[in-house]
Amino acid sequence: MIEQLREWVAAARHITVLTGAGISAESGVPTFRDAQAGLWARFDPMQLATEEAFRAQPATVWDWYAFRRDMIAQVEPNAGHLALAAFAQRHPQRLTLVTQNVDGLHQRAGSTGVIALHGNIFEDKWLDPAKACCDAGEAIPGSPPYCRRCGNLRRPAVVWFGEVLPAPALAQAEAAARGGDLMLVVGTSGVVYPAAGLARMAGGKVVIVNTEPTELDDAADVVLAGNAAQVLPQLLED
Ligand code: BV8
Repeated sequence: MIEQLREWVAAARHITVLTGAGISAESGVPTFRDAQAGLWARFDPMQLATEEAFRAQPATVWDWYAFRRDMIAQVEPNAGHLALAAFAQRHPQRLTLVTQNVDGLHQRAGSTGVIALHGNIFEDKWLDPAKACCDAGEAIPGSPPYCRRCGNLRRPAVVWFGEVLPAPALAQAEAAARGGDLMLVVGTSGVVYPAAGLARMAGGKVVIVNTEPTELDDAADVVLAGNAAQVLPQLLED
């Protein structure tokens, strides 16, 4: 199967890749599925990754993100991230990388032009931009940092559940899905929309690389059960 897929990669005019938390698992970043059972068992992402949760308990949500940032800052991109970056460097303009991840590991692996649909965990923004009385640099340190004058709070610059994705990024990702003739869907359970929907609008063949079955398997031409850190180098090295 790998040989067949390597031929599809070689023949593809444009490859669009959609990644999820599974591609960072090998680096030591818990996935959302694992989080339900594992490290974050006491934190339910579906509950905490929302504006309502932040407004209701800003310190708890802020501390959860601070904990994740600290953990992610200590890990390294893995062979899966690196294989994608190296392929794109060898074949400029032939690969578009779309990620649901907020960990910045694709960028640290050397990928450029990454379409980060859900933002970046290392960036903050004001909770109430309309107040706009505050300068980011003036935020008083705290959990979360805040504006002394108007009480505005800093929040993680990620897309929470119930929030719309950045329209330009989503439009770019949809165009790449439709325009590509091969789509690799890597390390995602395919539960969260609209990101997962990209796999259902692919212009060509869809290949899923995942350790377990996903909600997108019915949309795939091929489902490859495997570890992204091992499979991607095999698929992409030429
Ligand atoms: C939206 C950033 C319009 C934050 C994330 C009711 C009310 C409101 C909205 C909804 C609703 N019902 C449905 C929705 C839509 C909702 C949604 O899809 N909900 C789901 C739960 C049903 N979507 C939204 O809210 C989106 N916005 O729709 O706006 C709107 C507005 C108002 C009202 C309605 C609609 C916003 C979604 C973005 C949320 N933010 N992240 C943060 O990180 O804290 S989502 C977050 O979870 C991730 O970014 C990612 O997208 C998702 C987790 O998914 P995965 O990445 O797939 O991770 P998971 O752990 O699930 O899977 C990992 C896979 O890897 C597993 O299958 C595992 O087997 C595999 N794996 C593990 N190791 C490996 C591996 N594979 C390969 N190799 C390995 N080594």
